[in-house]
Amino acid sequence: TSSERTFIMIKPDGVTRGLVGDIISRFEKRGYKLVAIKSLVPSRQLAEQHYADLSTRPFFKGLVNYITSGKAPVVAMVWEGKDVIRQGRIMIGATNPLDAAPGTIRNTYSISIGRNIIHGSDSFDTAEQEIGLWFGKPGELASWEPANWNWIMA
Ligand code: YYY
Ligand code: MG
Repeated sequence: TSSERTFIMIKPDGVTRGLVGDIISRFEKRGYKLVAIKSLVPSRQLAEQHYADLSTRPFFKGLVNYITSGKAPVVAMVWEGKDVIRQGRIMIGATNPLDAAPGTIRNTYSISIGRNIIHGSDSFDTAEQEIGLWFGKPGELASWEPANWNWIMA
């Protein structure tokens, strides 16, 4: 667990509800580094690919409809740092906000599994896959070193 990268996406409910700043702030203040960010309404194809593993589940169509509705965009990001894949999931909280630990993003802001604010990669392999899917063009990821990086990473 040296430096690694994860894909984090604020879903349209999180954007509509004005939670973008708080969510970014949580990752920044923890000591993680933002290496990519964009706001977009995902195409159906992109959303279906992103959630391909869930394509046989009864909630799949509703999930894709919600992500792609265009009522609000998503904010897609890549964050880098020590253990960020696992720590990101911990900061986000359980899939069902009613099971999420106090202080987590989902616990703080949501009560419905179908409107749980945010996505985070769940493993090294899915992180690689999702980063490639959402930020696949050359130059979309910034390689940079914050001035305080060595203080954070020691
Ligand atoms: O990774 P995570 O987002 O925590 O959960 P997944 O099992 O990957 O499901 C993706 C997404 O699907 C979840 O965030 C909400 C939605 N969903 C749902 O609406 N109903 C379920 N019973 C399970 C998942
Ligand atoms: Mg998942």
